[in-house]
Parts: sequence; C-alpha cells; structure tokens
Amino acid sequence: MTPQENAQVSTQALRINGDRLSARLRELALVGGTPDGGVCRLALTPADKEGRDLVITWMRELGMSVSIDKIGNVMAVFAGREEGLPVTMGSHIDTVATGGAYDGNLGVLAGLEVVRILVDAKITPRYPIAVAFFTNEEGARFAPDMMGSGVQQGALSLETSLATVGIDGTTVADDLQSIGYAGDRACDFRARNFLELHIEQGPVLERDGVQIGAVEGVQGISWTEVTLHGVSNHAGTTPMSMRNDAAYVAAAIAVELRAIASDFGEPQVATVGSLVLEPNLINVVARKATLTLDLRNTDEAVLQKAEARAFAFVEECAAREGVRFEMKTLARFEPVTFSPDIIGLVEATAKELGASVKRMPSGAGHDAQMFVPNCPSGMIFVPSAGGISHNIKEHTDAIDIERGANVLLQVLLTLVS
Ligand code: HGY
Ligand code: MN
Ligand code: MN
Repeated sequence: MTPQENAQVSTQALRINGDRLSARLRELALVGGTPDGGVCRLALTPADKEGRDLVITWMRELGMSVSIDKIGNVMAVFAGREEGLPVTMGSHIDTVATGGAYDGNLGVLAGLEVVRILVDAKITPRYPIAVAFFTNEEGARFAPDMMGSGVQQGALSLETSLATVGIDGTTVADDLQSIGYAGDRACDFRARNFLELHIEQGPVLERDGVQIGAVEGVQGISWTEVTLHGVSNHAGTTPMSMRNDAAYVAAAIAVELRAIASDFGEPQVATVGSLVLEPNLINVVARKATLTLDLRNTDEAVLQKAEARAFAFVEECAAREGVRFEMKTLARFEPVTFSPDIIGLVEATAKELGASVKRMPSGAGHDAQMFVPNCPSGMIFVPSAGGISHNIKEHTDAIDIERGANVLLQVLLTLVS
C-alpha cells in the first residue's frame, strides 16, 4: 500500500476518547451551573465569559491559534500541510436560562476532542481544521438567535446586531465589551466545510431506536414580539363590556397559535414562550401585555400562511377588545437544506461505524444553517433522552456522545484528507 493508503487505513481506525469528552462536558457544565443541576450561561453574561475563557484555554492547549471577531465569535485553527480555508467544526456554548450540558457544548467540545486525537496521533491534516463557537446562538437575551454566526456568514448586519437591546435593557455591544470579547477581527471567517454535532433536542431518534441523525436541513423560524396596550381598571367594578384587557388578548393569541398548529398539522409548531403583564396584579385589569410568537415550519410557503393567520388574529382580536398593538419581527430565517454530499457522508460514515442512522430535519435552529450559503455544511444528531431540551433534565447517554463524536471524527478526516 502507498503511504497515503496506509495513512487512510490508520486514520479509519482512530476513535475519540469518550470518557475524556464526557468529563469535559461535565466540567464546562459547572460554569453557570444552577442548584437544580441545570446550566444557565446566557449569552454575554459573566458566566458566558467564564465558559468562553475555559474553552479558549482548551483550544490553546492543543496549539491552535485563536481569533475573536467583532461580534465575539471565537475561531481556533489547527494548521494543515496546505494553506486554505479550514474544515470547521463548531456550535455554541451559550445556553438558555434552563439549559443543560449538551446543547451546543457538545459540538464545540467534540471538535476539540477530534483535534486532540490528531495531535496525539501526530497527524497533520492536508487542510487546516478549525473549531469555533459563536456568539448568542440561543437568542434568549438578544434576538435573533444564531446572531454571531449569522453576522459572520453574512445573514445579519454587524451594526444592527451590536446595537440590539436585550431583555435586560443592555446592548450587545456594551455586554461584549464588559465580558472582554469585543474582538478586533472582521467578521470575515470562512470555512471549506462546516460540520456541527448536536443533540437532536427532540423525540425522533429515541422513538425510532436510531443512533445517529444525518440532518437534511433546518426548518424556517419566525419570531415576533407583540405589545398590547389596554387600559388598567378595577377587576371588581369594571363591567366586562367596558374593559380593554391586554391580558385577555394575549391569552387569546396563545390559544389561536395552538389552533394554527393543530389546523396546519405537523411539522407546524407555534409557541408563546414569553408573556409579561403590567401591572401584573390580581385585582387590576392589565394595561399592557408583551408576548413573543415563535412559529416554525419546514415549508416556507406554509410558514408564511401561519404568520398571516396569526398576525390577522392579533389585529382582529385587539380591535374587538379596543386594545392598541405593535408587532416587531425579532427573527426570520427561511428553511435551509444541507449539502447532499455532507448528508450522504454522514450517513455512510455512521453505517461504516456500525451505527443505525436516519435522515431527518432539524426542528431547532443551529449555527450550521448560517454556513449553508457559503460552503458545504451539515449536521450530525445524537439522541436526546425523552426528547427533552432547553430543560435542566436535558440528557444524552455517554455512549451516544462517543458514537456521535466518532462519526464527526471520521467525517472530518474524510474532508481533510
Ligand atoms: O431557538 C432555537 O431553535 C435555537 O435553540 N436557538
Ligand atoms: Mn443549540
Ligand atoms: Mn438551544
């Protein structure tokens, strides 16, 4: 066999160290850990900074060169024999307030484990390899989600994103400064390929008894903030016919969203995740309600129909109740389809490793979707226990983590050789 064929055979036998990867996930989960066993590492908070600092330490231990761009994305590069765009693995390390140890973190730490395997095996890949984490993937404090990767890959404006005011009243720019991650690199990072290992965050793989998901694409996402202005009044003395009750309209909107999802059928989903009433008192008719609408569908045309029905209902119900309203788009991403070559490579690699695998869409948004216009991109899913995520009980078994990271390793090796 030629040296290259020899090298090929030897790399096919490489496997990640599952115990080391799970230990790293547990260590990172302590940063922002909550007493109930969850993780709260909201974007651009001190906990996010602490997590960023820790992961960068691990990047540097591998001899990777680290850069930080103007929206705070962190890219670490491992040199290849040739120059050129790096084959990149990445995800996010910010979490929602009721987060777990795996959402996003798995994709970043598995990428570092892959590089560790190459370092230990003294393998220099043909092309450079990068491992990245992106600012504010979750969008929980600052909308939209996938903000950092969206700015970097050209879907969002840097200026608009930096000026975004979050739910705590601060701006992205100020919070980036305060955690020391307002980088000086332009948001110009580009990849040769982009791969993201991620927990499924849904019930499909576990329900079907399948070990790996070869992700076909990400469904469209529509986030809207609705502000309703009613009139506060006495809950006991005000006749129902004289009310302008913002809380009633907000509740009616939540019921209508459920009706839209059931009328449209799967995969349509609709969520009112945030609802704030003012003055929020037991004996006062609410003068104001601020709520968020999260609508998603794999089909753009159907998603637009769902939006149209939801927005028309807001207008009609508010008018009926004599309540003024404003609507503001917080996020709007069309469905994306990943590279057929990458999907096929994930599927074939999983089979070669003896894993069961199925093609499937992603219900959640991911950084990988932002890379689709710029390079062949794809994702690998591993099962979520009980299909639970964005919940402190989020869990994926160690064997599934190891299996998914081995698929990532072998897909990466194929792409860099
Ligand atoms: O909302 C999402 O789909 C992702 O978790 N940011
Ligand atoms: Mn995620
Ligand atoms: Mn998430």
